[in-house]
Amino acid sequence: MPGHFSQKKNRILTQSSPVMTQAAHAVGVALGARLKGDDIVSFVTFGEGSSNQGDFHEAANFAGVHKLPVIFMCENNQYAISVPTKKELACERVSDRAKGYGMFGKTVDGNDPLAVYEAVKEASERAHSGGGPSLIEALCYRLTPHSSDDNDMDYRRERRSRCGEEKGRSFDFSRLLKRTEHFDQRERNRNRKKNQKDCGRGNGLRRKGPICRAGVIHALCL
Ligand SMILES: Cc1ncc(C[n+]2csc(CCOP(=O)(O)OP(=O)(O)O)c2C)c(N)n1
Ligand SMILES: [Mg+2]
Repeated sequence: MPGHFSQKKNRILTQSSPVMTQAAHAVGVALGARLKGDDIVSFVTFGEGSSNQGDFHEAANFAGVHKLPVIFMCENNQYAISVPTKKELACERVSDRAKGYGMFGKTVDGNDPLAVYEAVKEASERAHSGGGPSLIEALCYRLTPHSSDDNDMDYRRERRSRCGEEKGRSFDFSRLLKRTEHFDQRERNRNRKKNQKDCGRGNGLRRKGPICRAGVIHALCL
């Protein structure tokens, strides 16, 4: 699948279709690095629904027992397809589970890139200095249906108003960026045009047949 890429140069392992198998891979990478004496931190992401799979708990327990340098990063968008978090979790937060595996756990605002950056940086420093794994939960809200096959109006009527709120908050972040020397309006316009062009090209390819349907998915994922 086009979304399942890997890249040796930057040590990116492919994801897989069965959710959460990546946790055991990430823990294995961290263990292998420790045995070889490599000072790395292994970073793995997943959704809150996926965190209910046995794979998560086995991987988190092993990483906690052996104090391995792993960052478990959960994007909690409050839905696993049609299932809301209150039917997924018996605890309030995914990060509450960290304590049971002897690791540090924290929930941050997933719409705040600086809060996410800070939490990941701290977790990375902790892992590099021998403090073991961390579980970070980035709380957000799924803005779209789960997939093109999913009609989420069947199970959540409040999406439109919630999306308005969420988009308002990301707009605040662009205002914050504008106050820093890192924001370049011309570069932003260039990127926006390029993204629109890529999506248009993907849509054009999609109309040509089944292979090209992958093209549009790829363009949207970038
Ligand atoms: C082992 C396994 N079971 C079921 C599925 C079908 N499935 C695909 S995505 C998904 C929901 C995952 O929810 P979450 O982890 O919250 O991720 P999100 O889609 O919200 O990003 C399910 C059940 C799967 N891919 N793998
Ligand atoms: Mg989810």
